[in-house]
Amino acid sequence: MHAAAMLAILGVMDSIRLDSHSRPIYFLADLHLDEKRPEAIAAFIQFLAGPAREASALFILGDLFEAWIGDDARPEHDPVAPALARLSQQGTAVYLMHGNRDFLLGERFATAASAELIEEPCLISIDSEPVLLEHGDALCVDDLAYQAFRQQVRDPAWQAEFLSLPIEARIRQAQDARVKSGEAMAGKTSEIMDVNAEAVVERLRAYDVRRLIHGHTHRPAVHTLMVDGEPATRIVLGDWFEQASILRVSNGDYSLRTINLGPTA
Ligand code: LP5
Ligand code: MN
Repeated sequence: MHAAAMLAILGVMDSIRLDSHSRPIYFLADLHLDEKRPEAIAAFIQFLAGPAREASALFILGDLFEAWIGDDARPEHDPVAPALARLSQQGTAVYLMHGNRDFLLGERFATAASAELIEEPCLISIDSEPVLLEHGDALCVDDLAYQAFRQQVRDPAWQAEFLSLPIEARIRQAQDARVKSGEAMAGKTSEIMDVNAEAVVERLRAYDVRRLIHGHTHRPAVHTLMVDGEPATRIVLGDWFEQASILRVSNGDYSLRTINLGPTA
């Protein structure tokens, strides 16, 4: 057995086990919340106070925020953490995963949101089936420039140094990175910026799972594929720019849907 699969099985024994027959489970990603779009923040908070409450668990698989430069940099009046905390206190467990834009979300934010930060890839179990969760950027292995950038900014030593900078300097670097990333992306094909098919198969094989849920590519879809002669499913969550993309799992059924964010969005 693959070492990752063995560790994953050991890990899942005391990890998140869910049953979709009692209450639904929700998965979201790529909300890209930003003070520049207060209407999107308001719509998300409405969603947390309304539809999300039917779920036993809400998973946010990265890029909740457009950019996160450290838990200390967020204004005290930020309404997102308290809104998540209210949902959690009302009985929906909230799980947060890092994305490529908010990989610096830390325990201070998680505590304020009454949420649990989960590492990627994260193996959970739904209705006794192992399900693997990740943001999705790590699967885009053909995007060599991005992978080099990712390796740099996910390095704990780099992160400690970055977080020690004054907030103004961090804002400048983040803006610089976004501009450079935009320029770089203009020169990349859409194939390069999608997940690599072999990387997906290898991930499913390594964790001995036949279901993967991720975001990042903003290409919502349910893909079926074969892994070692067995059918497998890759569910890609969409973003929250025009509409809300939600994966709702209920009574064993996985339904990827878009909902209108309402008049405030
Ligand atoms: O998220 P999306 O879809 O826009 O783009 C990604 C990849 N880009 C990124 C970069 C982020 O958008 C930058 C914003 C991060 C905000 C948090 C800041 C925390 C501190 C960071 C400070 C350095 O993730 C893009 C992929 C695309 O997805 C599809 O997968 O292609 O990757 C790139 O474009 C990366 C470039 O190819 C190479 C790197 C350019 C940035 C260089 C920054 C240099 C550092 C400046 C400070 C010294
Ligand atoms: Mn992303």
